[in-house]
Amino acid sequence: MTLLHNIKTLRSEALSAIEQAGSAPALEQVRIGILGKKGTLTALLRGMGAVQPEERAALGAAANEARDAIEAALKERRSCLDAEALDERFAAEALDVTLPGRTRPLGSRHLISRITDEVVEIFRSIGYRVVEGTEVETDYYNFVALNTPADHPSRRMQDTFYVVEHTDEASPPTVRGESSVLLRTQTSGVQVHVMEQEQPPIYILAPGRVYRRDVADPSHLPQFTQVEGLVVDKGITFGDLKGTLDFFCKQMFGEERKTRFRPHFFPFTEPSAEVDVSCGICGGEGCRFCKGTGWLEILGCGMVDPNVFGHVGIDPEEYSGFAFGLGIERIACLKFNVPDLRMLLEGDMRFLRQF
Ligand code: 2NM
Repeated sequence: MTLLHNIKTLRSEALSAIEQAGSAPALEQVRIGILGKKGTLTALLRGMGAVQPEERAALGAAANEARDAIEAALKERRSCLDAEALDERFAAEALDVTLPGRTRPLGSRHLISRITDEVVEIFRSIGYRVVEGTEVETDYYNFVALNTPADHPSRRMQDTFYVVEHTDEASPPTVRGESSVLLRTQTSGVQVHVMEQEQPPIYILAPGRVYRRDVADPSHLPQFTQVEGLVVDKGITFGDLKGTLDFFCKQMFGEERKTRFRPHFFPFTEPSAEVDVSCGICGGEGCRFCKGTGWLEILGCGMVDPNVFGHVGIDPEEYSGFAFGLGIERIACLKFNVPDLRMLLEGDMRFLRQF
């Protein structure tokens, strides 16, 4: 009866090996070792041919029973290991939905962009359109066409960034006799281009960056943002200029604000004026913010000089117009009581987040 004994031993050893298999690949190795081509049970079943016929029935039944038991145990162990593997994956890939999320810092528009848009929107609402030009301009468009004579101080090396080298300060810089190239000191050149190409009526706004050779201090920046406006039409008067800019100031700063026009000089306008708006802190009484005057200077303006029209081919007998220019950084500081223009450019988030 050694064969029957062998079957029993094989059966119990197989079942315990199956029970101890710790992973699906290990279990597969165990299965191959028992039921594979060279497996222990396979070898044993092959040996049945040599058994005496009277013993064969009992041994066959025992062998079949052993195989069924082993197969059932394999199946049971496999599903158990699968379930364990799944549990491990669930644990490893678990997402803790109770953890606080990682917030991404949200950006926002810079004050300079916002105020520029506000100014543009106020003028768009009364029929102006926006035109843009290049920040590099020629001496002709930046100065000559704007009636700014060669000996005007703003054309000097100390005041303008010339792109080409220029050593003779007595005469305007030129390159091989051509108008020289510079960083625009105002956006007026954009308006000269439009007047050259279009006939009135012209109602335009020219926002953009301008450059001047200033050292940065609380009230000066070597680079700032300007919005200039230009109207050319039949019968335009200084009254139209005053009404338009008074409307702008009330839209920008509040209905209760007053405006005041003071005589000034610009080469490209005649007459010219500077515009003050009543102080928003003291209401015009005089305080530290307005240096006791009750007024804050916010823009320059004037009636377009006939010499400018002459350069662009518009007949000053038929048309008249006004123009104005304002600095966005100055307006932003006045609107939010910021004491130093440089704070707008320093990128200090504690400052910027307030707006
Ligand atoms: C200002 C003040 C006054 C101005 C003049 C022109 C043009 F092209 F029509 F001649 N554009 N902008 C102007 C006039 C600008 O800025 C303070």
